[in-house]
Amino acid sequence: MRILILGGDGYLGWPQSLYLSSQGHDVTIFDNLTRRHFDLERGFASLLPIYTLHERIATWKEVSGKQIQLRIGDTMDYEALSSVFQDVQPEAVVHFAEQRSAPYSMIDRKHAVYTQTTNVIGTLNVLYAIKEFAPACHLVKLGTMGEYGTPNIDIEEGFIEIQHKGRSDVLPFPKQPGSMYHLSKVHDSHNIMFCCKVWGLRATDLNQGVVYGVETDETTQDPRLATRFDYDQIYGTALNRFCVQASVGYPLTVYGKGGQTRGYINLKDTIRCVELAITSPAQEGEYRVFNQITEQFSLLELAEMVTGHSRQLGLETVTTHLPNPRVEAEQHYYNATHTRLIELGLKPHLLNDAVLDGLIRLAITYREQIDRNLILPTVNWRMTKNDVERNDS
Ligand code: NAD
Ligand code: USQ
Repeated sequence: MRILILGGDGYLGWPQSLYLSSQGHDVTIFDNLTRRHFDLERGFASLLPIYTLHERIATWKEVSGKQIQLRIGDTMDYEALSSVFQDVQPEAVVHFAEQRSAPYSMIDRKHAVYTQTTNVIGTLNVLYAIKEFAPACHLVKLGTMGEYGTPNIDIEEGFIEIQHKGRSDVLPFPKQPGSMYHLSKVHDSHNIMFCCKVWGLRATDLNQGVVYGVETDETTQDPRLATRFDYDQIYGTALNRFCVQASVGYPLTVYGKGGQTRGYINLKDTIRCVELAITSPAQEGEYRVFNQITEQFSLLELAEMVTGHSRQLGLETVTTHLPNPRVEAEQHYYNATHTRLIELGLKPHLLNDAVLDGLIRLAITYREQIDRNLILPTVNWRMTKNDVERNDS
């Protein structure tokens, strides 16, 4: 199939592009390189060294003999987006190209506006480009489990049957997102559902949990094919951060009580889920939602796993409870349904000792590059204008 990968230079988009190319699909990456710019501006870096996008693509050609096409462009630039749609005539579009950090979106007004603009308007542009230039194309959009928040009932896959005053209906599951970033995904979902209804577009919204891992069958073929491993306080997710903290003897930074429970998924399963969505596409006019997770853990469970495993590697690891910089439930019910991808054929790779071992050893290997200034959180959900100015100075 002709597949357009928006955001194909990112943590997920790059291994996804490699995998789909390895399966014989004709892959084109569209990316504005903004994720790399953020690191350059801040002096942050992926702990696992990553090569330029041009080097990555050339290496893939050398290793596999397959050519990935590249367009540098921004989803906010409708002319660039239209042009790639007209040239590629994609049969599927996988949309990763968004600002994906919750802390980034909560820095201040400017970062919140950037996040919601690039995510919501960027996705709106994608919807119009599909309508105008490739109406039969299937949109596979990366959403987030965080759209649902942490309700005191089981989370369903996108929709719930509701009985109200003697009548019933199947309605979108209630959304209670916890950051300006997570809110942007809710807005996207509404726009996508609307466009499927009115224009007959076909779309799959993948409500994905936190992804971990860096290794896929393709990224391990050459160090120049590696994907990102972020551990900083803005883009680093808790598990990556705990592994890095353990490797340098820093207490694991659990925010608040640590009962925060989230859905998790291995990178290898993420790329397979997207393939499953592409190969069993939504019907014309259909908007469907899959919960893309395989397991769920609380932060304290993650911290215990990292502590236990790092002690086996001879590290002295302890956990600390920091005042929570976020506004979120710290002890709550959580049970999310995730059967639709399993029904399509997903065989999960779970978070076991071998995976933890790989992540902690990765951190140990690159220990010298770890910047301890990136460990403590700097963004507080309750920040005032004065706090932001104090932080900036
Ligand atoms: P990432 O930041 O590593 O990658 C995003 C890529 O998109 C980057 O290469 C960036 O340069 C590009 N990009 C951003 N805005 C763009 C724009 N306007 N135009 C063109 N390119 C643009 O993020 P990731 O971790 O790979 O996440 C990819 C997607 O998956 C995001 O939508 C994110 O919300 C979603 N997601 C990620 C996770 C996770 O744990 N990483 C979990 C759930 C959902
Ligand atoms: N947390 C800590 N200590 C840390 C870092 C985070 O306790 O050092 C806590 C947070 O307070 C939160 C939980 O860990 O309760 C998860 O935070 P995270 O940074 O690991 O992940 P999150 O902000 O939820 O975002 C990540 C991705 C995002 C994706 C989301 C999926 O960055 O793109 O949408 O996971 S989900 O969590 O299902 O919404």
